[in-house]
Amino acid sequence: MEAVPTMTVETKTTFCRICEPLCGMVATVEDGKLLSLRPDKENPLSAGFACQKGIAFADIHNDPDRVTTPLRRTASGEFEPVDWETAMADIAARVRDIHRRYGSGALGWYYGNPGAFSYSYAMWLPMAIAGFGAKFHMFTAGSQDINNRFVASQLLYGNSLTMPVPDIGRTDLLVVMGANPVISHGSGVSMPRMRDKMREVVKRGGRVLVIDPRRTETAAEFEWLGIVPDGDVYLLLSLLHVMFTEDLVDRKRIALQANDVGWLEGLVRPFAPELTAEHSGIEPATVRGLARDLVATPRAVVYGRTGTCLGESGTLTTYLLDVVNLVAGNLDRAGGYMFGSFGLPGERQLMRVLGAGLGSVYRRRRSRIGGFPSVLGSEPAGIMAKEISTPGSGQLRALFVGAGNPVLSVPNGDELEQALEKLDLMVGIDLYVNETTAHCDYVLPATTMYERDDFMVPFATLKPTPFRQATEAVVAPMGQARQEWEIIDDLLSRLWRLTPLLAVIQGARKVASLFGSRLRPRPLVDALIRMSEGGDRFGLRRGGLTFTRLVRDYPHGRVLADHLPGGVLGRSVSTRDGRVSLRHKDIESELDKLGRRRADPELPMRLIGMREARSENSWMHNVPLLMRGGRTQRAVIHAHDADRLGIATDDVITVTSAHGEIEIPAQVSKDILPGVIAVPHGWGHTRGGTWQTANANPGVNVNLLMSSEPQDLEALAGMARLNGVPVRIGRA
Ligand SMILES: Nc1nc2c(c(=O)[nH]1)N[C@H]1C(S)=C(S)[C@@H](COP(=O)(O)OP(=O)(O)OC[C@H]3O[C@@H](n4cnc5c(=O)[nH]c(N)nc54)[C@H](O)[C@@H]3O)O[C@H]1N2
Ligand SMILES: Nc1nc2c(c(=O)[nH]1)N[C@H]1C(S)=C(S)[C@@H](COP(=O)(O)OP(=O)(O)OC[C@H]3O[C@@H](n4cnc5c(=O)[nH]c(N)nc54)[C@H](O)[C@@H]3O)O[C@H]1N2
Ligand code: SF4
Ligand SMILES: [Mo]
Repeated sequence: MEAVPTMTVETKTTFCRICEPLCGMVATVEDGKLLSLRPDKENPLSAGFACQKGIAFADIHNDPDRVTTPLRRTASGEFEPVDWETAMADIAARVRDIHRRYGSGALGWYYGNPGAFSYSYAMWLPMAIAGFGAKFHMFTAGSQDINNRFVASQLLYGNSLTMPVPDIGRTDLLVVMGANPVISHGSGVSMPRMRDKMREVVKRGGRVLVIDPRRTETAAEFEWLGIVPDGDVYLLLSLLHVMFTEDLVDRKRIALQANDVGWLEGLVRPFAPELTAEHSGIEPATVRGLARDLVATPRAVVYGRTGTCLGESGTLTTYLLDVVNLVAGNLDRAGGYMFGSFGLPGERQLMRVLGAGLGSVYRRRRSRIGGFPSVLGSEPAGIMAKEISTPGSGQLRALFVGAGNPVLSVPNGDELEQALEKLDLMVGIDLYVNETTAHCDYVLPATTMYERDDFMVPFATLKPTPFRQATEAVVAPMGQARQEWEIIDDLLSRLWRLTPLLAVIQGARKVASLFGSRLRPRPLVDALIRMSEGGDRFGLRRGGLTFTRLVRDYPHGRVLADHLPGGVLGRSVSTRDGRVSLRHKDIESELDKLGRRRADPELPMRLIGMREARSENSWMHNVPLLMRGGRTQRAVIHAHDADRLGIATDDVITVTSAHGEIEIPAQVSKDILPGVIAVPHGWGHTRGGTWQTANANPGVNVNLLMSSEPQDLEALAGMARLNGVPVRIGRA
């Protein structure tokens, strides 16, 4: 008799790691292949929700354009497959040579956004950076995203990693400033079903007010207050002005929570809403009403994200946003702005040490180009091109790009592309050959999130409902794909003679192998789970969590508490006296700059960004399911501007800034302020990427309009200015 081939179909419970809510997913696996993904109904937080991108990820996983073997660029510019040994041996030899000749300042790494969603990559990369030496250049997507949030936290709370979250589940007044959670699903806060949570605020009699230059998908569902791009800083200053001058503040409570309130009061005195209205476009009466509501509503919170981070004075804006919550009496309170934690023994002391360390790195370490402070050890990606092209000690000659596409995501992609060609060595680790990795000598195949185990370390403290979930890999790596940490590990073990620290790491590796084990990130994250809230404390707490137990006993995740505790400020912040530190010279100097802002009459309009439901930055345009319906990138402009210039929907317009020009079809709308134009980023797939569907509908790179000049990056965090950019438009 002939054997009948049997198919094994299994379902595996896991979670999505494309964006911050980390929705529960169920993977259907047939014969070891990821067949499909569906939302996990039993996940206690996402409860059967997943967005289109999350479900379509199976198509990325199985994409025929995916890179599944190491690729080497040939003299003709084409890529040819090579085996791992050939690739790694050559890469290591070239890194060794560059390090020997020029030192650690010739090496660099760009850590892209999906990297934040892999604990093992996030834990192993710092080892490489420290191992190569102090001058190693690290760049991240953070300088186009959130680094000023870290700096504001360093100033206010003495620790870059102390990030308050809005307690949306219990608030009665939620002010959303420069975020569009109906599309983005929330950022800086990890909360599935954010749209439903906002609807619930209204259902229980509360309000959700969206402050945004565009009447976004979120604004359309709730209340919209239009604001002039980059006007937030003025609105926030005026809110504080009103709270103080109308004597709405509970000074006793604030004095318990913060230092130098008198200094703050003096600082905001000149910013009466009547004087700032021209900059924010918001009526003084509206500002006064909002200030009163924020104070009078016992459970109220202001929440902001990229719309408040990517402007001209993002650190100041982010700082002020937190201060408005503090002064209104909404910090560290149910329904307000709250602090999460791991619940580790000695966490406060640990965070203090960490905060002091990060603070000193921030103050002492400066980038070679532009002299920017170091945010969590990184330099602004906006200066990456100049770090490559500017000669001298510390000139970047070898660059790794792991999980990023900076040619499309940082300012002035053209300049970066030209610079990348000058590198002695460039190595990409990605799922695709994208517009950036197209310039690499080698592109190494990464595993997708479903081919690796995970526990989300950075997002664990950003959950208003404390929650733990871990997953094993759902399927084995496709082809020859490897995890980032394994690639880093391989590289370091080949280069252990380069520095004393690499030799120490090699020693640890040897010791581990004597015990038949391997130096790897999993035991570290397991220890974190075991020592933190709900953990088994290595046997001290019976039935407590471990990584394995979390996967086995709580595959859908485990809720640790319904809400975050309030009244924890003293142990959440890392300042010496446990209070918020308000007074900083850097804040004064940023405030002084406001008076020097100048409008250019030649560039009367303001450009802002716009995220789309079926895109994730630059990397989901190769999925036919997400591109269906003839989807194209369009620039949204107001009907008044369109009429004035004789532009109709689908007409191609030119958008010109001080730094570049693009052409793009227009979408005429009334859901945006006149004088504002919104353009989605992450498009412009014309440059050598091998994602065929994406290239067939390329769009344009909006970041060609953005400046990478050091004087145009924000001073305190080195962040790119991607919102509120002065432009003019016309018919093409
Ligand atoms: N579908 C989808 N989801 C995503 C992503 C994606 O690309 N697509 N990207 C993920 C990533 S990496 C991130 S960081 C998060 C970001 O998450 P969000 O910050 O929530 O996302 P955005 O849609 O960029 O929202 C920013 C809002 O700020 C507004 N804005 C622009 N300039 C100003 C201004 O000067 N003042 C004010 N008040 N508002 C302004 C914009 O109109 C926009 O509505 O989203 C994540 N989720
Ligand atoms: N104008 C403008 N520009 C912006 C923004 C904006 O709002 N406006 N937003 C900024 C923001 S918030 C962000 S976060 C950045 C994003 O900037 P980047 O991180 O530079 O770019 P992404 O487009 O997210 O590209 C991610 C790459 O990682 C790959 N990838 C996906 N999963 C994995 C994985 O598991 N492992 C590996 N190794 N690779 C993987 C994808 O294939 C893709 O090539 O863009 C920024 N740029
Ligand atoms: S919202 Fe984000 S985490 Fe949830 S399914 Fe969509 S992409 Fe995944
Ligand atoms: Mo981001």
